[in-house]
Amino acid sequence: MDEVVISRAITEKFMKDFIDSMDLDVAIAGAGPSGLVCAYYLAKQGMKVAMFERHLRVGGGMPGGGMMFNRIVVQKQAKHILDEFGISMEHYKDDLYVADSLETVSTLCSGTIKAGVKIFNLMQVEDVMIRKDRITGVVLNWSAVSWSKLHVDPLAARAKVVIDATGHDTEVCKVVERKIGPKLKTKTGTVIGEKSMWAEVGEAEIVDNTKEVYPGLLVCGMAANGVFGSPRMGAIFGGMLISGEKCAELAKKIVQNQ
Ligand code: 48F
Repeated sequence: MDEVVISRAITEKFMKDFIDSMDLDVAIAGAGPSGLVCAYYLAKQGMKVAMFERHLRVGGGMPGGGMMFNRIVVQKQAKHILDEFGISMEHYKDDLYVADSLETVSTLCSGTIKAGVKIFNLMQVEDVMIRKDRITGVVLNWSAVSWSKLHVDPLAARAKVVIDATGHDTEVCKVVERKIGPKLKTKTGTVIGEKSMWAEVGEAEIVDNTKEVYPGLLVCGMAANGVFGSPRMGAIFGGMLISGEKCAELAKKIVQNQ
C-alpha cells in the first residue's frame, strides 16, 4: 500500500470530476433538502448537474430537525418524494408524517449522488457570470478562502441554468441584485426577504415562488420564499421537497429550449 498512490487516486478522480463539471446543464448553489431533491430529479432525466455546498456536510437546515430535536415533519402531499428515495416515515396525525432528519438527509444525499449528480462540498458560489442579460454560470471558491479572509481569485463553471438553493440567505439572488440592480422578477426587483414564521402560508406559497427570478436563474426551497417575501415555516419540509421537484421540471424545460 503506497500513500502516494492513495493521494494520486484522490486528486486525479476529484480533478476529473471538477473539470468535467465546468460545463453543466444545471449548477445548484447549496445542497440543502430542496437543492438535493431538485438535483436528483434532474439527473434522473439525464441532465448534467453539479451542486456546490459551502459547508463540510450537506443537508443545510435539515439535520438539526426542529430546535435540534432531530425529527422532521412532512405532509402527505410530499410523501411520494420520500417514498421515491425509500425514506422511512411514521404517520403522526391528519396529513402529517414524521421522519428521522438524519436518515432523510443521508438518503437524499446518497440517492442524489447515485443518480449521477456531482456534489462539491466546502466550495461556495461567490458570484455569477452574466452575458447579454442572462446568468450563464457560477463563480466558485473554496469556502476556506472567505472563512480565513484571504484574497484568492475564484474559478468558474458554465451552466445553462443556475439554481439558488441557498436557503434563508438567498445568496445568489443577492449577488445578482448587488451587481446589476433591482432587476429580479419580484414586486420590487430586489430580494424582498422572508417574513416571520407562518407554516401554513409559507408552505402554500413556496411552490408558487419556485420559478425563474432572472433569465437563467431559478430559486428553490427557502430561497424562493426569501426572494419573494413569503413566511418561513420551521421544521416542516413538505414544501421544500415539492419545491425541489418543481424546480427540476422548470430547469429541465429551460435547458431543453436552449
Ligand atoms: O438552508 P437549507 O437547508 O435550504 P433549503 O433546501 O431548506 C430549508 C430548510 O432546511 C429549513 C426550513 C424548513 O422549513 O426552512 O431552513 O431551502 O440549505 C441551504 C444550503 O446552502 C448552502 C448552505 O450551507 C446550506 O447547506 N449555501 C448557502 N450559501 C451558499 C451555500 C453559497 N453561496 N454557496 C454554496 N452553498
